[in-house]
Amino acid sequence: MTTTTTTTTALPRLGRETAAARARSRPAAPSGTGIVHLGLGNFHRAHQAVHTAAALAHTDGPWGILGVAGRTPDVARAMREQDLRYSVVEISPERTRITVPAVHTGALVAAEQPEDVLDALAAPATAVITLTVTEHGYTFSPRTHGLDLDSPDVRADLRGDAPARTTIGRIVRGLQRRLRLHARPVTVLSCDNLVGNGELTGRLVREFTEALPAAEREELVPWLESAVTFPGSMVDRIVPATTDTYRDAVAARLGLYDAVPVPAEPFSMWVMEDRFAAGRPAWEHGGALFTADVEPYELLKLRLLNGTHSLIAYLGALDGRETVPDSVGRPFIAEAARRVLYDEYLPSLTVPPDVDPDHYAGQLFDRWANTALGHRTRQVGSDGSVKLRQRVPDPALLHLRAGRMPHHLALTVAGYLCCVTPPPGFEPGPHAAAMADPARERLRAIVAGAAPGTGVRSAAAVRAVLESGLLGDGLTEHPEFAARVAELADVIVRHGPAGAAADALLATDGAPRPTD
Ligand code: CS2
Repeated sequence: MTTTTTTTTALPRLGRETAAARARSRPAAPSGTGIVHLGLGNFHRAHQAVHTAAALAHTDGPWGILGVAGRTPDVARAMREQDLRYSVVEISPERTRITVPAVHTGALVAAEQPEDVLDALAAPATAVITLTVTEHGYTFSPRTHGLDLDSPDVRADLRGDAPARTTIGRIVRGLQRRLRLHARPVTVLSCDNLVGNGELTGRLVREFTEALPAAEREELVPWLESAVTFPGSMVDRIVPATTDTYRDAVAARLGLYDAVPVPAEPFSMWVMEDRFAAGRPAWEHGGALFTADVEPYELLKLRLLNGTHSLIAYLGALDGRETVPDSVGRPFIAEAARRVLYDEYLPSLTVPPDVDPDHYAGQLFDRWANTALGHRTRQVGSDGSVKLRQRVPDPALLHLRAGRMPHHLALTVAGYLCCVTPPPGFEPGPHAAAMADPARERLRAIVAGAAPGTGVRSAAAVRAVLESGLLGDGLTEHPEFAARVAELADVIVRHGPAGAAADALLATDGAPRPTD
């Protein structure tokens, strides 16, 4: 990370006029607010906002976005100071391109302005509610396969304590207000990396509603069925965290200071089901694809991209690599990535008819190798306890049920566990230590309870982790998977990630494994 120079902060601030004069930007924001977006993070600002700006450049309409941050106020505040403008720094080794989407019409912080958020969700002009709240923003319980009714936050939201604490609670309270005010239809569109994200969001909203007192439930349930849709979507763009490097790039190219630019790779993809209850922007003119069945695109992306990404991040971090391009530049990591992608993820999919898997995979390796982007292993490796569940168990089960051990999926889990629950005496390095995970403490307790001396090098400890529901339920039927994960964790400790990748490769190819 470079340090912002005083000259950078002394520059004129990015804003409506400066952006219109110096950047590729709409001169004015859209005329109305048709979209309320929950989760004002980098991904939304470099993906949906950019596709919306492109759609509006083709077909204008009242599709401004009111962005809502959860708790952290920094981005919303900076955007308000900049007339809701920020820059997207599209970056590859070949070129840097800066655009200013200028599609936001407001920026709120739910924890600070909860009533304004509910009013926005209920506003008659709001036709689409979109979400990027990350995998663990859905208050989903892997134990019950539904809304986490044990969560104190969910319980507080069900009681109606103000302000709402959870995304699902906030949505339901907003819908309730909407029904009472005018009952106009609306669409809730999840843009998070979850299997069946639309169906899941609809289900959690219904489960929350079912748990309300009878009068509220009976009022809301029929309207939900008739007036609210939950289409599925697949979203794809690599968007790292903002650093001063990108503030400096904006300063150098636009001569402006932007406190909250967003870096992004040039690639972007968005596939959605066309089930919008009250209209939508002409996103098909903004690079999005509409389909009747999004699932094949979703699984393709969640497994080939996200699943392989996790393996790269864990092996890379354990190998001392700060970034994904650095990691994939190591031949043993590139080979492990190829093996998990082609041998273990690809056979688990029905590839959509318009996708050439070799071309898609080739593009992925080029995207991961984008050295200019500096996407960090700690970012991809964070929240593994909620991410891996979307990526690993279903393909792993497919192989296990067919009598094959998916060695590279086992290596993914072993890498993850060595990063976030390092066995006693093992030092996973600074990038692994910096990975955030909501289950770190819980995992530590489970592993210490099952095998205090050896940690995840012991099959009993890995079995206990799987029994906790971390990777769904199915894998517990296959104790050989837990045993293989433990074995690979042991090889990581003794011979490093390269040794473990060599072991997985030899085992996949059926060659005798080294006896150590
Ligand atoms: C990554 C994703 O952090 C992660 O788990 O795999 O954020 C990935 O970069 C995006 O899904 C790309 O679309």
